[in-house]
Amino acid sequence: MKSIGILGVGQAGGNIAEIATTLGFQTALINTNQRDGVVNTRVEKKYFVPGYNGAGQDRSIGLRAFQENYREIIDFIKESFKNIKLLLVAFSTDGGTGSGMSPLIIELLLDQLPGINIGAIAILPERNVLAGNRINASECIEEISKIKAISSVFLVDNDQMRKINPQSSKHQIYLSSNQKVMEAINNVLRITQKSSFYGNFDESDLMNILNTRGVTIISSATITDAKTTSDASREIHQSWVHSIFCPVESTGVIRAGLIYEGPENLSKLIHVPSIFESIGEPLQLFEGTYFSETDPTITTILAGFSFPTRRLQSLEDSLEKNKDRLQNLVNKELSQRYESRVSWASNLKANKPEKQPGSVASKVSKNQK
Ligand SMILES: Nc1nc2c(ncn2[C@@H]2O[C@H](COP(=O)(O)OP(=O)(O)OP(=O)(O)O)[C@@H](O)[C@H]2O)c(=O)[nH]1
Ligand SMILES: [Mg+2]
Repeated sequence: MKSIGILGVGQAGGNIAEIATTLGFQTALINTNQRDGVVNTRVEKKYFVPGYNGAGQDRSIGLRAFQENYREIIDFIKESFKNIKLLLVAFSTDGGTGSGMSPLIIELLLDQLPGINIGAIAILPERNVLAGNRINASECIEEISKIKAISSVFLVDNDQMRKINPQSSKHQIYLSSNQKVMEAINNVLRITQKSSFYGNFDESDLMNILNTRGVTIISSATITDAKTTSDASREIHQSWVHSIFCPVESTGVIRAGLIYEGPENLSKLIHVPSIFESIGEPLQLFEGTYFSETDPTITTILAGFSFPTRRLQSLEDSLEKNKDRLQNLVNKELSQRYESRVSWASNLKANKPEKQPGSVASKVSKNQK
C-alpha cells in the first residue's frame, strides 16, 4: 500500500486523482459539479457538494460550498484514506472550485488528521489565460503560501508542457502534465522500495524531504552522454529547467534527495558541490545508489524553495498592465445602458378605438341574414 494519498478537488484535481488511481495510489475526489466528476471513472470515492452546479470560476462559490458542508467533507476525506503518511491535495489555482476551497481544506485537514502530513499539488495556468484566471491563481497561491504547517507544495506549471509542445491542444497539455507529475511522485516512491548495498533511499528519507514546508520539485536526468562530473551536473540542472514543475528560480533548497540508478562506473560522475553550486547546499541531503544495467539516471528531489516570484509575477504583470482597461470593463458592466434615438416614435403607434363590449350572442345574431 502506498504511503501517499491523492485528494483531487475540482476538475483538474479529479483528473490528477484519476491518473494516480491507475498508478495504485489511494485517491478520492471532491467537486461542486457532478458532471465533471463522473468522468473520472477510476476514482471510486467521490463527494459532490449538494446544491451546486460548478463554481463558474468564482472562488467565493467554491469556498462557500466547502464552508456549508465542511463536516461531511472532512468525514468523507477521513474515511477515504487509510494508513497514509502524506496526503497531497491536487487542484488548479485558476478555476473556482479547487482554487476556492483547497486552501481551507488543507488548513482544516492539518487540524483534523493528526499524524498525517498535508501537502499540495497546485496547478498554475498557461501564460495565455485571461484576467479572471490570473486573479484566481494569484489569490490562491497567496493563501497556500500562508499555511503554517503545510508540507511540500508541488507547483505544476502548465506552461512547461506548452513550451515543449506549442501546437498541442489544451487537452493534450493537461493530460501530459497530469501524467508527468504523478509519474514523478510515483517514481520516488518506487525507489524507496528498492534495496542497495551502497546506500538506500528509504521511505523515511523521502518523507523527511516531502514534509519540508515550501515549494518542492522532482526531476530525473539521464546522463548516458556525460563524460565528466560537470557534464553530469549540467544534465541535472537541465532537468530542473525542463521538469513539469515551475523551474527553480532562486537559491534556498532546505532538504534534498539525490538518487543514482545505473551502471556502477558512471556513478562516479556525481559531484555534490557542483550539483548544488547554483542553488546552495541544502541543510540535509539524502542519497541513494542503485547499480543496474539500465540507463544511468539521476533523480533529484529539492524541497523548501520559496514561491517562484518571477513566474508568479509574470501571471500578474498583464493584470497590472491592463489595470485601467479591466477597471473600465467592470464599471461598464454596472453602468451600461442603451439609449434609443427613436423614443419619439413610440407616439406614432395610434391607439385603436376601444373595444365595444357585447355578448357573443348579440354579435352572432347581428351577422345573421
Ligand atoms: N494540468 C491540468 N490543468 C488543468 C486540467 N483541467 C483544467 N486545468 C487547469 O485548470 C483550469 C480550470 O480549472 P478547473 O479545475 O476546471 O476548475 P474547477 O476547480 O473545477 O472550478 P469550476 O469549474 O470553476 O467550478 C484551467 O484553466 C487549467 O489551467 C487538467 O486536467 N490538468
Ligand atoms: Mg469545474
